[in-house]
Amino acid sequence: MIDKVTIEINSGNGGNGVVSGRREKYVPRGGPDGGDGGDGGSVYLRADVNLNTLSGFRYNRTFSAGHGGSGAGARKHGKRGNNLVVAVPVGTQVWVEGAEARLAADVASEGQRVLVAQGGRGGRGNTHFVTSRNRFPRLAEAGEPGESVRLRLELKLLADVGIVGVPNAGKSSLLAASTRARPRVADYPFTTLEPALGVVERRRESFVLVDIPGIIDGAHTGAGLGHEFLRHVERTRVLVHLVDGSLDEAVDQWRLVNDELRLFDERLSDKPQLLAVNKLDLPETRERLSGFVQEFGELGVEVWPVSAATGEGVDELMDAALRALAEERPQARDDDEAIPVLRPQPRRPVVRVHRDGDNFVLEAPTAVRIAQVLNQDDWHARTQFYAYLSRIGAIRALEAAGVATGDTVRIGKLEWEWE
Ligand SMILES: Nc1nc2c(ncn2[C@@H]2O[C@H](COP(=O)(O)OP(=O)(O)OP(=O)(O)O)[C@@H](O)[C@H]2O)c(=O)[nH]1
Ligand SMILES: [Mg+2]
Repeated sequence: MIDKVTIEINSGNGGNGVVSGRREKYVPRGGPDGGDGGDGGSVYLRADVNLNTLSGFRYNRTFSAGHGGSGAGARKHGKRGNNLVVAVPVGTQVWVEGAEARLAADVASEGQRVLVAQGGRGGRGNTHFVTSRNRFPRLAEAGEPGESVRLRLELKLLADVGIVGVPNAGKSSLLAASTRARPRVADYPFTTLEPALGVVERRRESFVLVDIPGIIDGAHTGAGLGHEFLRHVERTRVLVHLVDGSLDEAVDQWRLVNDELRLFDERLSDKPQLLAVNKLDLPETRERLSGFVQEFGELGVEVWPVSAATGEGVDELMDAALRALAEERPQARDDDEAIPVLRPQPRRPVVRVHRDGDNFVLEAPTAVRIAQVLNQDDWHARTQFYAYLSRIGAIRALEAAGVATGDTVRIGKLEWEWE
């Protein structure tokens, strides 16, 4: 049962802007015409009711959106990278991995989308660098790199309906009777140690049913793996509480299980619950049935008699579960509701200089991107880049940091000797 998985998300790089155009004056259509790079694709997570587990992530754990295309001459813009939408089960919690792992989003309702990695913006072409003094810029900008994020997905909601009850009540048998699942069934307690899932199909509707291991006295304190089992109960919306109708203790057992649920977490008692009296095929159960109906009736609890062995009453019970679920299921979100963003990235233009040994490193996002596609063999381009650095205050910042002739200055991958 996979209910936790770590995946890697990469948004697309922005495409590069280009330097292009005709430099001659008085030429028709002359002037710079380098197009912009396309934006990189973004990655979203989207809640999908058709998924019930995270097992789809077992082998496929890296998800990358498309890169933006480069710009071209004649002001042609690069194409946008394709966005990627990764479907996750409803109820998935999204954690950002890293030093301070934190809950980033709760994809809790059908159709809800979360932006988990924003695509890099496309770089600007040389048309954007025209100034009154520079009619033909040799500068363009590389695309912004995409983001890489490691996310831990945790499935909070395991299934729509959970079957609870003491060991041996017939929970696994009920799952087998109502779905195509084939869990182990045996005449001893604790046959089931891991929840088993099945899909109940009723006409055109369906829901996921989970068989939860038996709950015993003291489970809320951890007895018999109680904590683990009760946590599974938390992850369902509606409960079918199954009792063994062939036993005199059925009502006491019902009370015991409810007490354990409440003691573990008050909210478990608030979940809608259907009481099913099982093993109706046995004469002992038939004899006791009217007594149960009366006793539970006095407590205001309706009884659903079933036989997991013969299937009697199972359809009626599942229809009732479907109705309870319909009242419980959260509504799908409005489409135009704002899409939550996982990690808003600050994009302030900052110019900073730090030392790396004898080198001076200039940090200025745009300058780094221009440097990345700068044609260093072109003297004009280098002069223009220097003018640009001067305009954004980078030269001043370098001098303030103490740069002197002969020192090496690094801007992204570009290195040059200070003169
Ligand atoms: N006669 C009869 N026997 C049943 C019925 N449902 C289950 N049983 C029997 O009851 C025993 C326990 O059934 P399981 O389905 O394994 O019960 P469980 O609640 O999943 O038990 P644990 O997983 O151990 O908690 C088995 O021997 C089943 O054959 C029923 O409707 N009628
Ligand atoms: Mg079982």
